[in-house]
Amino acid sequence: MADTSPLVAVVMGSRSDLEAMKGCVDQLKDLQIPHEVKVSSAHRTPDQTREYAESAAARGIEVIIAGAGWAAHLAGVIAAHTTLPVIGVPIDSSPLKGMDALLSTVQMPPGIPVATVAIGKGGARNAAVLAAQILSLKYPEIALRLKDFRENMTKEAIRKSKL
Ligand code: RP5
Repeated sequence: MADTSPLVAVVMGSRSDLEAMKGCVDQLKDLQIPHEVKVSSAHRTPDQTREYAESAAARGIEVIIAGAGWAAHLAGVIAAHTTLPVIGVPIDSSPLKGMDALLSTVQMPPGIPVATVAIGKGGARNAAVLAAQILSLKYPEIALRLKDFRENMTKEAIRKSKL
């Protein structure tokens, strides 16, 4: 993984999703995963979203993370236009607090899966970790960083458990 071309694409339906998705981007940075970030909407800019999904693999992207709120069809639409693994983050931006986004992201009909994480900021961070785990099958240096990440998490939990 000598060059730094993006391996992960982080897409969100609106700029307003950035607050929730920031943890995803930060986690990718912490794990030193080359990534790109894009705002693209499945319903406001459908042609752009389709073109982005269709061209992702040829541009070297290996995993796509898609965060969206409300009816949240973004991850499913992207998954329909690529065979890359797509991780969906349901964003809690609606009056239903992300339950709508959760169901519309996770309940993809058979044949076009979206690997769906938890609603909101926690899910956004986990999407980055899951993307790293997928990439670690191919990139041993990412596997090592994930091992360190887990060890540090354990050490931190033990440190914080001492009252
Ligand atoms: C969804 O609608 C977006 O993913 C966002 O969560 C929500 C609201 O978008 P804005 O009206 O704030 O642009 O498409």
